Amino acid sequence: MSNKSAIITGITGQDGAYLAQLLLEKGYVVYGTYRRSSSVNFWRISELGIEQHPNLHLVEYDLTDLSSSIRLLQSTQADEVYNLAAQSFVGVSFDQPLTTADITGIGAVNLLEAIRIVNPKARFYQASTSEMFGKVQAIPQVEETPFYPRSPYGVAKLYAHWMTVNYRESYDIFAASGILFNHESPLRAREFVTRKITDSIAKIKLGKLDVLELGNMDAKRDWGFAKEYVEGMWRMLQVDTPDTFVLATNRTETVRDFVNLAAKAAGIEMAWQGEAEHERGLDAKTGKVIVAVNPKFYRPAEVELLIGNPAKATEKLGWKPKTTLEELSRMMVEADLRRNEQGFSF
Ligand code: NDP
Ligand code: GDR
Repeated sequence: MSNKSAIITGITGQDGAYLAQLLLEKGYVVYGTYRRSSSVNFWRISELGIEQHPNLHLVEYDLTDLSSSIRLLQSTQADEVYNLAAQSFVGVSFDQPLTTADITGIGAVNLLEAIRIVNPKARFYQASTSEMFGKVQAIPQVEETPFYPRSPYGVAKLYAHWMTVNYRESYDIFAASGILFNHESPLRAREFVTRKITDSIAKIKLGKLDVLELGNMDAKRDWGFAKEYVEGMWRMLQVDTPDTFVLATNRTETVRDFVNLAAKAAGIEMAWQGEAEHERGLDAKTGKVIVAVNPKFYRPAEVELLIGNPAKATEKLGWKPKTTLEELSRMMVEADLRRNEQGFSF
């Protein structure tokens, strides 16, 4: 068992919850940060059964506040710092570009500065993203692929990524950057497309919803299982040298493909009609329209295709994705069917 301690910013999010579970299993003392709000939401750590764990300490914190970051480093003296906090929804970043820059971009530098000032020996993980590849310059994308972000979120994350590299090179800080492709789970928030689909398909199956409305169904993503990706984050901080790693599955599918998989998991066979904004998805048995396009979900600039090759992570970290998209979509649909049947759905 480890006797280390770790800070996880953003423990109320999907990855923060899974990472906390992993580190607690390894014997870490975990300081998980959450934001002050009128209704703090610990449903994920509660669902994982770790909310009351004796080695889990929940700390109120805001990433945009440098003094808060300095105090966090001082009070915990943590060995490892995982920066998972962000305004992480790409769609919202078009409406709130400055807030996104503050949290997702500058926020990471607040933490890096706190490490530099308080405890330069602490190891730092930055949650970078395949959104930095944006309008992709090569297929598949790897660590050396040139970046071309297509959203305020992607641009803010790119700034934080390069600052992580810069602090690594300038101050000898162990600062790792994980370029993670989309990873999903039953703990995904419902505004993201996979969970929106699985929750809506569950509701349609149970007669609680008529139609699932989506935006661009031709977008292609490389989707993996979040629980496996947080293991990769941890591994990035256990090697001798800080570096940048891609975590991905090397498989890409469209949003429409994911609808088909989720529907199949719920026992619904899909049929498709029409194109672009007139496209409709029907329940093949009943002929009822259950999926429709609503252009309000289109983005001003889209990332059309992502597919990552994680060969470097496999070679240097021994990391490999295991769960298939078929298994992942089934796991998510089953969780959403159960939640909706029980009358609650987060
Ligand atoms: P979530 O959106 O589920 O979680 C984000 C977390 O950040 C939440 O806990 C949120 O708190 C917290 N947060 C937001 N703003 C602040 C702030 N100002 N101060 C402190 N905390 C804040 O994201 P995921 O778990 O999916 O992702 C984790 C990280 O990985 C994010 O940085 C994301 O951008 C990045 N990433 C995610 C990928 C994915 O596919 N999931 C892929 C690549 C990168 P609150 O609950 O209060 O909102
Ligand atoms: P993404 O995830 O933007 O890749 O960012 P999201 O699930 O939001 O979108 C994926 C693709 O689906 C298309 N899409 C829709 N998306 C949403 N949310 N809602 C819809 O109704 C809809 N219809 C079609 C989108 O246009 C897009 O092409 C996620 C986040 O977790 C980021 O924080 C992370 O960095 C990246 O993954 C990797």
